[in-house]
Amino acid sequence: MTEKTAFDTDIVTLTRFVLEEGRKAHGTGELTQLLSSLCSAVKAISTAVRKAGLADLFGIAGSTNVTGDQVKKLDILSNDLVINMLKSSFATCVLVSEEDKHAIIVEPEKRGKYVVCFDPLDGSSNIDCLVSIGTIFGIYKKSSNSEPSEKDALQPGRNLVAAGYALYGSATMMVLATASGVNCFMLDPAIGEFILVDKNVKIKKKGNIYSLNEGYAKDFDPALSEYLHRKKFPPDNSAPYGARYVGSMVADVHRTLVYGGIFMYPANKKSPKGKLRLLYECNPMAYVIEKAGGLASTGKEAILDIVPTDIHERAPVVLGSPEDVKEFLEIYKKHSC
Ligand code: AMP
Ligand code: P6P
Repeated sequence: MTEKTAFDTDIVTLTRFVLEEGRKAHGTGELTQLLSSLCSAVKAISTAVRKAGLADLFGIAGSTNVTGDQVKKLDILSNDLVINMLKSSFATCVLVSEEDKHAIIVEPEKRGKYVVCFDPLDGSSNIDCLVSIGTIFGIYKKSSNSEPSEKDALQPGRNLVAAGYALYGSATMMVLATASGVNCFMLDPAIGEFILVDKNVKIKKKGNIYSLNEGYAKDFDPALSEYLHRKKFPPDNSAPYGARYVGSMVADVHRTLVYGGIFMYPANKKSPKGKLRLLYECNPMAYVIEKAGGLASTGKEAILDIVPTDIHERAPVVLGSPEDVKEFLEIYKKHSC
């Protein structure tokens, strides 16, 4: 009988997983190459994030991005890494980044059929205090036969082929959602590979955590205020929900995926469309949550149904466990009548 050795000689790496999925899909290998190149960028970002303080990568880089945030050096490095790795995959034609005002059109000799929308380092305001940050991505097939342009990125999230995020937290995790479901991979720095640790992840039907920035309470609409009051003072005298808010979307959404509950960045009087960006924050996270059996809504419609008109447009977002999101939507609907 062969004894189980401490060293697993049959590990399922992200590279192996993506190759197998590509084979099952009878693809040409283009999406597989794209995902493998993106994985390389994430590994490099993870290394940079973990030694930022030592490598003088902290600190304000002096410029600001389209959202007006001060751009930190890690933002620039991460953006360059993702762009260069995606271009060199020969699988992309249009790239949309939070860091770039206009869409990046890949040079003809490097073009492939995919459009990628990404936030290279989301939550960057947390870099200097070592709070978890992440990379978020959404992948579409170019739908038009015309010359690649910014318009190719203005597709509803329903058209996503794949989406996910990397979380640079206590460990580095890649969460990848495709048509077949959601799978989580942990980076093993010893071998530089992402290892499959959670297969076909499903979100709890109902959680006991709510997550939003209550600093904006004075601008909350009545439906949101009523919903939050029910979480703190449950009418059936059940236990109140716990409140958790990191202020880094990738960390807050990942906790919601793993523990259940609800994450919200709603519209309010000051920000009628909320703060989060549709193409590279809301849509990819909505795709992951829906593939895991959850819901993701603006309050009025499913996030993935929105037809974008601008690559940096914002959308209100309420996502998480289906029963929690449904409870909010019922209150929202009552107030809308
Ligand atoms: P490709 O020919 O590699 O661009 O793949 C064609 C289609 O097959 C993709 O748009 C996906 O819908 C599916 N596919 C290919 N490779 C993969 C993969 N590694 N994981 C999931 N779906 C894949
Ligand atoms: P607020 C980070 O800057 C970010 O874009 C998301 O990662 C996060 O969810 C949100 O903004 C936090 O915004 O207004 O609560 O500080």
